[in-house]
Amino acid sequence: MTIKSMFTPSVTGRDQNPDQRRRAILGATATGSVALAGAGLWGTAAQAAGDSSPLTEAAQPLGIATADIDIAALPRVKQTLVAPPFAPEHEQVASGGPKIVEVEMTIIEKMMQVDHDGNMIWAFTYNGTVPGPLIICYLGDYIELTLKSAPENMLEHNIDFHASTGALGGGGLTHIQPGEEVKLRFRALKPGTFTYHCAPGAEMIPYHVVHGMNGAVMVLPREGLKDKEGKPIRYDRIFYIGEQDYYLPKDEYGQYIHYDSALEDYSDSLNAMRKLVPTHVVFNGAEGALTGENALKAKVGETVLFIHNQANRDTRPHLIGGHGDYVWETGGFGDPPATGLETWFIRGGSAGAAIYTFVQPGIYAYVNHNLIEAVLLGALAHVKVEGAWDNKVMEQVKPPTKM
Ligand SMILES: [Cu+2]
Repeated sequence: MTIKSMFTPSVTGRDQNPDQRRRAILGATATGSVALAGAGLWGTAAQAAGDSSPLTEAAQPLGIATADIDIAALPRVKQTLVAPPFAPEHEQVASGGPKIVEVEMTIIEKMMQVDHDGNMIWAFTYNGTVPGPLIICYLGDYIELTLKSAPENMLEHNIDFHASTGALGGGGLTHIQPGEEVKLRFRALKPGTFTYHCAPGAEMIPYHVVHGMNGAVMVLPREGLKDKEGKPIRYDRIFYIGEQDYYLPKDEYGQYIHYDSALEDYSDSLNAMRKLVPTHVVFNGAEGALTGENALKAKVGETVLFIHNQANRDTRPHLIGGHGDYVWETGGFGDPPATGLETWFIRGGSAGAAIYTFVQPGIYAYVNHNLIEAVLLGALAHVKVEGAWDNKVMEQVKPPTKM
């Protein structure tokens, strides 16, 4: 399939008859048509947004009643999104009833450096960062996203929120061309951390995701996080980490190829991706984004919530020298957290959460504990923790001495 044919159906899709459009979706990128997006790509026609059947049993235990909610009467709050590894301002327990949380993201295609050697990728980003910003709301709130695509962009984009319900996670309702904007509102019906990513259709889906186009949403329980006995869990700060696998094409001499514009790497990238061997696995967009000068910072006694997003590929976070005190591997806050873990597993296509209270100062390494990926490919962060060393926890009883 040529690059031109990838785009033709999506650009003209709105003028085609349903059969042509369905073929276009199955063969190439999705159109803006909700029903067809639901029918064609991942699911069945019944899952499309046009189906207004009531909530399933599964949603009921969470206390979500959507039928009698008056959206127009809900209070609105604006959430200012911030660049990773930081989290937007938020309370840890909801005050009052459901709200509409307004957020805005701009899609920016940009050249980004990915490693210490200066190798580059034409990244596809939400708000200019890899991962895209963290969005936070409470169970039962609405997220209302204004999604804009910068006029200088080359490609069609959209967004699939795993936190949402229907229309391919909103993907079927958010296709935009450069210079367009769209607004999507969805209700957060499940508590947890969830990935979001671009999913414009067919091969463009993984192509965009492994060019950086993903991020996370955290839907907090209204009463906040709890342990398995129901005792509140609170945190002092959030470290939001997006793990990104890149597949940079190489020339016949094994050198990375430079591309002058976005999309020029398309067919080379697909060839590289097909081998399933990433050239880079990095945190927050680039090797070294969270190490050395850029290390995450905390103090002894502080409790940190690590949110780990991986939209594409399995990973196994580990805090070297620490633990996961409370871990929601799957991100599902509806389940009690696991406790005292050494390493946890984040499935590709999800975001997980782990809480740890630091008891010793020093430099911690937060890694993907496939150590080849951590050390050779870049999946490594540092946490610099200040405070007083506690010999009762660990002590070098005898320094290295000649025997
Ligand atoms: Cu995209």
